[in-house]
Amino acid sequence: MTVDQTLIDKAAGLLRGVERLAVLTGAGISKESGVPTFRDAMDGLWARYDPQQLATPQAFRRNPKLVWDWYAYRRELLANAAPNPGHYALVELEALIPKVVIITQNVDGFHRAAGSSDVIELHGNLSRDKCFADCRGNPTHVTPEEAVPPRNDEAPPRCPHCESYLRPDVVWFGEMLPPAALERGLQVSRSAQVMLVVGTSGVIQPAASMPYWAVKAGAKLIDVNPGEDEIGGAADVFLQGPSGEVLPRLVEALRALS
Ligand code: BV8
Repeated sequence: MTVDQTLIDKAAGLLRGVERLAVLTGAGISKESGVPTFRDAMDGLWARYDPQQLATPQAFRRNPKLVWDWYAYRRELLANAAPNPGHYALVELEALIPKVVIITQNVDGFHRAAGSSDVIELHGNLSRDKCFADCRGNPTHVTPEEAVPPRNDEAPPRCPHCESYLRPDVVWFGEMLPPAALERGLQVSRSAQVMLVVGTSGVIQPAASMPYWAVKAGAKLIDVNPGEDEIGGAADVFLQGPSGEVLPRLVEALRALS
């Protein structure tokens, strides 16, 4: 399904002359990079697990190797994936709008890899490990070279400082978001003239509240999603299509107005 050009042009009209744009992204923007979203049925071995049950400190305490291996599987997916035209279109917006801030729920690092210059990672980054006990402060990052290899294959690597297990430096369900990222994400949402929401079901809190804060502060809202989500109903323009196709068209339409 291709989004009608009049809607693309209407969204570009909202962006014309804007100084401050906030972009909230979710797993959907990486779908066309070949990375499954959270609500996709995870293929193969992981189809029988609910990500919201695995991405928790309780799951890690219960079965550290299962959770570690799930992230190792996801890291493998990312190693064979790359940013897609949707990520690159957001980079191109930086040449058309003075201040573009990406607020992402994703942990794949693709926005920075594509060249976005101002990215707030609300949920951490899968490329980093940290000590499960944060023994030297939150977070206690540990590089693969520093890690103590597992004594047997039944355990993740360990922290070189305190022997606790290592874990991915991502925010699990039930955990607080990094305070600085959350605070700046809310500040950017409240000061944006337009918020562009891309590829999120709009369910996970507190990220899902950011479009609400943006609209409350007077921002216009554009939502990009091929499916229904919790945001589309509040959007000034709902562009119902895949971001890898819609975002480059939006950039072209804005460029034609500039
Ligand atoms: C916290 C890292 C304090 C780990 C992730 C208030 C009310 C209710 C519940 C809560 C609340 N406050 C807190 C909670 C609890 C919880 C929560 O939100 N629960 C949900 C189930 C309601 N939140 C938390 O625990 C947060 N911590 O608030 O601490 C606290 C704690 C407890 C109680 C109160 C307060 C921490 C949340 C962070 C969890 N970590 N990621 C990891 O990756 O393993 S979240 C994880 O889910 C990913 O980051 C991912 O981004 C996200 C899933 O959401 P989406 O990104 O939207 O992805 P999803 O698959 O859902 O949707 C994809 C969309 O893409 C779809 O709409 C689809 O249509 C679309 N799409 C598909 N193809 C395309 C596309 N779009 C564009 N183009 C395409 N081609």
